Amino acid sequence: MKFATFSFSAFLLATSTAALAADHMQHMPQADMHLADAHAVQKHVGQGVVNKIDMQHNKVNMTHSPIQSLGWPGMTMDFKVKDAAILKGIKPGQKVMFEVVNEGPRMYFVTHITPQK
Ligand SMILES: [Cu+2]
Repeated sequence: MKFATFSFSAFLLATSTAALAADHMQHMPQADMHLADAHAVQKHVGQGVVNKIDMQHNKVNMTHSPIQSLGWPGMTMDFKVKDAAILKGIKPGQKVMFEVVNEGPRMYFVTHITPQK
């Protein structure tokens, strides 16, 4: 049950960093899912600025705020997208909200990106 143990630690970490990220995040009611079923696909919501878009390789580089449900600090990173079509209309420099699914260790995919004013 290595995976379940990891998820539980991640949940504790996410809880302890919640105050830091609270200003930038909507409330994430699915946190309990970490305990209920470690194998379920988990959705996470993040906020950031787009730096670079690579439609050919289904990648987008963003500088994102902390994502409390993942226990991630703010950082600049490449994200994989499942479908490059979600990147249409998104431009470098744009502030966005995005949704990430975790489909396994180190397997994170952005499934939605929405521009913000
Ligand atoms: Cu990151």
